[in-house]
Amino acid sequence: MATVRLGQKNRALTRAVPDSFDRALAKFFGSGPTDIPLAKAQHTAYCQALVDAGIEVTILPKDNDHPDCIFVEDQAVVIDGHVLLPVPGHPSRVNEQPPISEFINRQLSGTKICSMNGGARMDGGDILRLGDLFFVGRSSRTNDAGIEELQDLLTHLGHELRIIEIPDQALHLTSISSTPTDKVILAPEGFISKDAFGELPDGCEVKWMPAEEVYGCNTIGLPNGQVLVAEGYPTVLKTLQAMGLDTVLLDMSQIREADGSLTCCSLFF
Ligand code: CIR
Repeated sequence: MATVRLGQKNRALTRAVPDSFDRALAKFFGSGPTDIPLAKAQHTAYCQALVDAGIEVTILPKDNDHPDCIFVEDQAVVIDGHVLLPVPGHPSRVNEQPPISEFINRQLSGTKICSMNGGARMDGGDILRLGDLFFVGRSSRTNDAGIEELQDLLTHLGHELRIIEIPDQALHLTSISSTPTDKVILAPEGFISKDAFGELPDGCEVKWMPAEEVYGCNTIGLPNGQVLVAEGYPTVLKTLQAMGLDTVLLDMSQIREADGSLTCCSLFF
């Protein structure tokens, strides 16, 4: 989700929770989901929250051979009607992509779709957009060759890209930050240095949250003034409410166990 502006969020792709979700990769926030029916119910509530906010949601069928298939954000980068299909940074996730690329091809026919080549690796979860300024995490999933391919696309579109080093204790840039509006970045103290985002455009700011609320820093701002927030992060919640946003709380406990945050579960296009 992180690659489209607020006003461009009209349609979202999601993918149903597979029966194998208890085998999803887990190393950062969680140690693996244990309650698949609960994970499915949480995912259903997530999709419903998007629908209730007026988003047209498509749910792709689950893929039991790919326990991480719900994390569609990582599989495609959609920027201003252009699409970059990355080679995901973890080998077990590479074959999740074909149904997503086929869907995007059908939906955005006529759009230029580029695929990454050679040794380039990237997870879509490493990209954050603040208005027309982009950030990419250099992480265990996104390498320099992948960043170069993203840079080429953004140069073509006339947008700036800045690189953020992702610390070893985090998976992706969006695992530890988000843009609930086109002017605000939420980020946790202690994970990213205070000058990492650089000088921001007029009227934009980083709101620093306590380190223990790192998971809560991933939110989804929506065009109707709502923002989806994970339950359990009081400073994040108060901060968003003080910004005048209408907060919608979601229980993400089982999805968090698979290191997934709110944005990871949807792809806006
Ligand atoms: C993984 O390790 O790839 C999944 N278990 C979690 C992916 C989360 N996606 C994201 O942050 N964009």
